[in-house]
Amino acid sequence: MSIQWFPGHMAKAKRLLLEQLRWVDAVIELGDARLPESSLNPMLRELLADKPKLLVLNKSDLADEAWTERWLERLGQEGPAFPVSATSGSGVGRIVPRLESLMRGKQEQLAARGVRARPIRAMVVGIPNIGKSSLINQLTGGARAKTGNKPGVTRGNQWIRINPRVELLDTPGLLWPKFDDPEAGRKLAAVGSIKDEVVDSEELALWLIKWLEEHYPSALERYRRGPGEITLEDIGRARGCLVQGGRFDTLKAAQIFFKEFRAGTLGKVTMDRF
Ligand SMILES: Nc1nc2c(ncn2[C@@H]2O[C@H](COP(=O)(O)OP(=O)(O)OP(=O)(O)O)[C@@H](O)[C@H]2O)c(=O)[nH]1
Ligand SMILES: [Mg+2]
Repeated sequence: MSIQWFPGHMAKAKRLLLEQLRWVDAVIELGDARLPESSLNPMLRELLADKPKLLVLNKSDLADEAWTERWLERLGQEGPAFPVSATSGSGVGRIVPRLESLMRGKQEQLAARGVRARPIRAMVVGIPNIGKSSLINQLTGGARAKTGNKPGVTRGNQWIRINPRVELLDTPGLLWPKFDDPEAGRKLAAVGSIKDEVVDSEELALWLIKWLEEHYPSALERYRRGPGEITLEDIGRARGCLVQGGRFDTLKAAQIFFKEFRAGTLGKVTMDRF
């Protein structure tokens, strides 16, 4: 299965992002702590290479802590990087101070030239459904940016003032035109950053079952109804997806399986390894 997805609104999102770039002092790039490699958009990196950047691994509450530490050690060599959870708020308090210290030199330069201080403007970027809007809401303590448990919720750019010194730009999620590594596409679909409508859910679920069997075998035990490999029928049976004739609705089973996997019900999981 190869997943290729660059619909019209992604092209538009890229255009909007480029238009906003000149108003922006810094970038807060969100990665998914479960996918610290596959969730970082190489196209974004190229577009934003000249801007000071904070790398934040979100959804750290869903990721394998030992791996998050290993990844941050590696990613932290390129610049500031730390884990957060936009929904619980854990780690989020570090963002504004880090942003301010990232910009201090530049602001001092401007002050020395007599330029009046204005708020730092930072753009929040990342792939769809990674928690950009949730993070902004956590920082403002309100629900000013629209969020939702599916990709493509934010459509336009929106500036939101965090405090008198910092303004953040919420942006639509961006995916890159082609996945060099087919596994990356599957992982992104598994965590919900690619619309379920464009993937074969049953095929993807079978792939995820195999992946979990190899890396987190105990995660699947909840579905076990007999010996051998766990099947979609087992999941259907465990979750009551019975249809007429004593058969199971395997599509429904796959959907429930993803819902549970994405909510962390199967445990904390990191899918990118090195
Ligand atoms: N468990 C967990 N869920 C999170 C976290 N951050 C965001 N979410 C959930 O992830 C989903 C997507 O969040 P959004 O904030 O809408 O994501 P987004 O990056 O703005 O998505 P787009 O606007 O579609 O690009 C929502 O269901 C959030 O509740 C987190 O740190 N942990
Ligand atoms: Mg959003």
